[in-house]
Amino acid sequence: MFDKIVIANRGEIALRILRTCRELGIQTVAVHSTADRDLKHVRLADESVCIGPAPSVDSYLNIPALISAAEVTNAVAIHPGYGFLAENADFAERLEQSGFTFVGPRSETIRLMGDKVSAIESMKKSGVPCVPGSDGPLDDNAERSLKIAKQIGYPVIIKAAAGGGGRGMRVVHSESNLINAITLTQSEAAAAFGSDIVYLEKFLENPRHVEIQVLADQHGNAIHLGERDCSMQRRHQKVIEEAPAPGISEELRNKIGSRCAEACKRIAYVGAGTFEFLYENGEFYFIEMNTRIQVEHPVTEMVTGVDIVKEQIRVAAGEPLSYSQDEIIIRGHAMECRINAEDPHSFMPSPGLITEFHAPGGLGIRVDSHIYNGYRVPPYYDSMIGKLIAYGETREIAIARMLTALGECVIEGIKTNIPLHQEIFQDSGFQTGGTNIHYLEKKLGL
Ligand code: MV4
Repeated sequence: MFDKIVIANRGEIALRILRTCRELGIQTVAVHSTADRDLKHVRLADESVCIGPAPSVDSYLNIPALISAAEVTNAVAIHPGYGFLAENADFAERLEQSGFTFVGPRSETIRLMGDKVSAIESMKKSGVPCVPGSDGPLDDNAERSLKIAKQIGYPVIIKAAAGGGGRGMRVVHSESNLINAITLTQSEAAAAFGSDIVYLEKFLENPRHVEIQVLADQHGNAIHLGERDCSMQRRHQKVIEEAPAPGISEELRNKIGSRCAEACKRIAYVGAGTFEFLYENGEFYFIEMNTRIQVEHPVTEMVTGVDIVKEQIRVAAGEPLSYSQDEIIIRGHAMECRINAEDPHSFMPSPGLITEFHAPGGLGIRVDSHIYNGYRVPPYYDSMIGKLIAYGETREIAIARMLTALGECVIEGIKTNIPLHQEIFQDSGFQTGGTNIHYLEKKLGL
């Protein structure tokens, strides 16, 4: 096992990683910007290194500074968390070349999944169901594009190969708009991502966002940990996630999950990963794969009992997975609220001093947060200040516990989206599990 790990992140996920390192007896190095000297995990880490000024580009995205921090502290591995450099293939490659272990898949895998066209091609070959589409990039042959779209049927969606997470997409409802939409998406993609490669898919009108968590080691083992429903979102920002997804049978879970695990084996995937699907009329359609630990991983941990960060670190160190597929049992239900420092109505960020903080607790309640009384939320980074997770034997119990916890939670000095969560958890459509990716925006009147 590793002696010492650099945690190349901040906030709640840095603290989450630190806690598992402690449990594994691994020494920790916190790296932080000048704005983050007072982060909770910086105080708890064995060592800390300031890697630059507040803006992320100068600190958390500063590859030479991160490698220097690993060198001066004699660390052997770097955990990237999520966001920042977590899915940067060049970063992973530079660590591979300089002899440090990147806690994540090989750089080649990150590159494969970063290009959505090659990701889909690879998954289709592995037997993962995908959205009917162009099966590769569109070219400048307008006749060919028109023919593909006609065959698939409108509406269709044009997506940038280098996009993902909702960036660089355009829906087309009729033939007359197709060629113009392709040209526009190509030039936007070239400007935003430095690649004008686009592809086409059937546009699914009212899907749910359901994703499968996988784990794979360097010995050819790969397992799935079931699914999460992340449909409750606004402008591609997830608000609430849950596991399991309402209405997915064990049979369907095992069918799609084993396809994902098989795909991992085929591409020699290493680490934790997430297969993102759109789910509509009982069918799964693969759209993207995330090669990082995700914000919403705790709901899967709660229903499986698996420490996903621990498995990430174990497999990065060359150890086998701690579990075989038949040891994974989904039990009960877990919900997660992302707590953001923002106005609950306008969604404007609300950084500043936390003058009063009381965390909720009780049976089935988990709080993954780095905040404390007197902590100042800096304005430079994502507004998420923590996650509130509720577990119960049933979805109803998890919802009831979440409502109790939300009511107990006190955060003063800044605005938070807790009132929004309270509204959603009291919403009858949400309570019955009948939502899709458009539900929250419709409820908010957007
Ligand atoms: C789609 C889609 C409908 N049909 N693809 C948005 C984020 C990116 N990961 C993929 N996205 C979508 N792709 C097809 N063929 C609808 C979306 C989409 C969406 C997906 C997941 C979660 C929230 C979403 C919000 C708007 C659109």
